[in-house]
Amino acid sequence: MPVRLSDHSLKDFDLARKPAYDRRDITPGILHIGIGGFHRAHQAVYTEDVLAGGDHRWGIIGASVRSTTMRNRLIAQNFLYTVCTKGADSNEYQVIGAVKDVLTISQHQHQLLDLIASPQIKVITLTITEKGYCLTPSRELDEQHPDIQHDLSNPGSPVSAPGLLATGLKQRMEQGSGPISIISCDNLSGNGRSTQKAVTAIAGLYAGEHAHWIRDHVSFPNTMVDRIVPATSDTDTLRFLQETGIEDNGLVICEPFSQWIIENSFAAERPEWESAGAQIVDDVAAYEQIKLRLLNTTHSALAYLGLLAGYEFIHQAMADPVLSGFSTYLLDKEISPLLQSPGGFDLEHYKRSILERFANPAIHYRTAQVANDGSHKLQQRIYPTIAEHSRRNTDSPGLVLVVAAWLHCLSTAKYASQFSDPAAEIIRTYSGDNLVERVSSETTSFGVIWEDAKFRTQIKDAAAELKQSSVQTLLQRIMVSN
Ligand code: CS2
Repeated sequence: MPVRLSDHSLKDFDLARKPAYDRRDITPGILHIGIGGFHRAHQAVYTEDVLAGGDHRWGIIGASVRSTTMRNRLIAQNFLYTVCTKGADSNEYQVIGAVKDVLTISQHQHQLLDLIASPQIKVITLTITEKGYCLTPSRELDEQHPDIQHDLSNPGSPVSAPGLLATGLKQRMEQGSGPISIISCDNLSGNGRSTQKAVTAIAGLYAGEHAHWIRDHVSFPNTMVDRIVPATSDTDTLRFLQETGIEDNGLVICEPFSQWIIENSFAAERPEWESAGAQIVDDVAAYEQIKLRLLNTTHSALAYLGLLAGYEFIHQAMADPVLSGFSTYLLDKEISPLLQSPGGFDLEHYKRSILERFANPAIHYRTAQVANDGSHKLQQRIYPTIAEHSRRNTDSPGLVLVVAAWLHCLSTAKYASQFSDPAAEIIRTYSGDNLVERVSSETTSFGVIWEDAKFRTQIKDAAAELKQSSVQTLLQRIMVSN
């Protein structure tokens, strides 16, 4: 008879490491917005270690932006869930006790605003994905975004994360609850500054002294976060039940590797995450650039090229010698020559480790999952490298092909039906031949790189080639001639 994970059944879960503290002693100190798998396998695990170390002030209240699924799943198991860490031939289970409650912006707005304003909450962490910040490609608040329009007209009942923060911080100012740190853990370059921009822009539009208060009392450290956490499938949950006898509807599966680098810029008290392996440094920029441009770029390359080559999972694409050879080519020839690594950082080792991590056969990361939201992701991870090549008058045919592959996938029903992108609708309305010109007429959505005539010609050529030849043939051609 399967047993549902809960405080009560925890004793029956012999295979797992369990919370090393009495959960009743934990008080909430962190509000996390965007409580998906990534947060639960990353920041929550670091926090769990801090709680186990005896500092009980840092329980987590999670919030989902729209869906009530996570709340419903976790509430039935006292907000406990298992992190299953899978190496190529190892399996470890840890039950996390740090989460105390899960709310939903759409249903619990007022409770969430009260939490942002509460003196007990000293840290807000965010994993709301690139698009959740509602910024334009030039990093201004997208005032035309429907959620921002809604929030500007209804500041008392915000639906966007930046709107929620701006209103909650106003309440915090009015209640005199003191300073707070807001920590973005998304793959945006300068993620802290971007968050600050979005939040202060809305606060400024609400008018009053509010934006000044935020400037003086709220810090937005930049961070680099890294751990591969694929979406949990029903098959994963079932297999876990068969292996452990425990039913866990909040199960998260992840790789053994984990890294969190945080800028030392905290406005208030914070958990000692460094005791759990996080690095607190003066400047995150170089680490963040290396991670976005090496790891995330290659991940997106494997996603779009993998989809076109018929691979469901990233590790399957990596098992294709042409696709893995092309990943090495991108890292070595087109990306790393442009990067400055911080002192003591072993770039060669980092590149090899990325490829090993992608190839981990125990981690089933769908190419379609990484393909999601390319219109936002490519701006962070690929366009800056292509733009740098263009400034140096050098070529990056491999990266250009990846962008063409994104556009090809998004404009071809067979592939587009497998993943989502906020630009999907607009791309669908563009007609075939003019696609590149139409995209370039929308630089406010797609980025200024599309204004570059040479880039557009290269994309058109690559797109035409993608229609004629197999992915492998094209990749081999690029690798041979560069
Ligand atoms: C991935 C990232 O889905 C994606 O876009 O590239 O989530 C990636 O797995 C993480 O950034 C790894 O740290």
